Amino acid sequence: MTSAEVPALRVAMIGYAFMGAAHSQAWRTAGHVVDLPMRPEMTVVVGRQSGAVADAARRLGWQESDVDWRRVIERPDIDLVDICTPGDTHAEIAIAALAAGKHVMCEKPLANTVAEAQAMASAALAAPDLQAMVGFTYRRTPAVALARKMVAEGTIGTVRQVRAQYLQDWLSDENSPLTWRMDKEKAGSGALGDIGAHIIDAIEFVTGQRLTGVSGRLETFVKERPVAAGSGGAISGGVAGSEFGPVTVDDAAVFFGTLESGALAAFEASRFALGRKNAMRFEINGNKGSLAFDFESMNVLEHYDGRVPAEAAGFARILVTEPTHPYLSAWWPPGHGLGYEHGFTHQVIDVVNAIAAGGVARPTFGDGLHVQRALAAVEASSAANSSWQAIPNDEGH
Ligand code: SOE
Repeated sequence: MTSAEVPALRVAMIGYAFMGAAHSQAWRTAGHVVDLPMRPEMTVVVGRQSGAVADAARRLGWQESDVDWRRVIERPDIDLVDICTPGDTHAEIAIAALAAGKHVMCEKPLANTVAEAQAMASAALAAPDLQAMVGFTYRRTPAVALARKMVAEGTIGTVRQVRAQYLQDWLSDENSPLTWRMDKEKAGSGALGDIGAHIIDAIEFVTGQRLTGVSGRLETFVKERPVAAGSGGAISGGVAGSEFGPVTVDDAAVFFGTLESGALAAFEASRFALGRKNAMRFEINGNKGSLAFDFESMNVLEHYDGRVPAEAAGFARILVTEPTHPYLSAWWPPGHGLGYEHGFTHQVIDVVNAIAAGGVARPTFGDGLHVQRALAAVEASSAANSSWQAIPNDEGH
């Protein structure tokens, strides 16, 4: 196929802050990294303020901007809607986009409530020819994808125990401003849904097993914060003003659960782990070995082979940069590592390939619904003195 014959995939992106910038980078570059079966066209970016969204369009590489997502999803020249807004708008936009016949990519967590996630997953099931994918991009870090492959191939044997942490510290300063991420109405939950959702998905992805129940505890260390007076950094997104407002979400979440096989899983998500910037980590212990990953060293996967005699045994550091490693054949020579943004590029590559081939791009809205159920179960457990909460598994998702 000559490049002129490759069909276009015309994209509308809703929202343009941190995630919008990461997604834009991926839409701009994916087709230059691999030969895609469709050519992404960055047709329009949508935001609420016309001046700001027009600036974002110029900066991020979108052909046009608009302030009305409803008008945009009805446009016949849009094939895919990429949702990068806070969680309170995911359900409405995604359901309307699927009804309008568009493929959907939606940032995580899928929604703010189980009811919204259920409605989204049902809308996706009702549109089997459309992709409805949720953005758990850490799955697409080569070392994480390699861990899944090694578990599936039996390299570490039967999984007995897993532990996962997602540690950040951007809220440990109690004067750090109150933004939408600390507002339950907008964000659904705090560290739990924002970063705890990532480790739930990562563990379910790597082990190939879903969580079946949990017990947990949430804590809000700083109950009031100065209201943001202006825009600022990428995550904290604001400059502190003089007025104070309540924090209505958790600052940290600690929970444990069981996987389908009965394996034990322990989780911790915190925005107060001083010194840890983006430590998305896990360790998996099987009866033949262990695997360990830390996103702060994202090009490395550690493997302990329990069959090696004790005097020579130890964790081996696999530098996941070989062309034979997941996603790596298109990138740099061995040892020339990848970064945070590449997970988003891989996400675009996977969704475009799935659209062209008529396959299913995972994680689906059904997978996202399951994570949502796990988040709700942790919240319910915390509210009931950490009592055990079973997590239903939705058939067909
Ligand atoms: C903020 O905690 C955040 O931007 C999350 O929202 C992202 O999902 C994570 O990848 C990085 O941290």
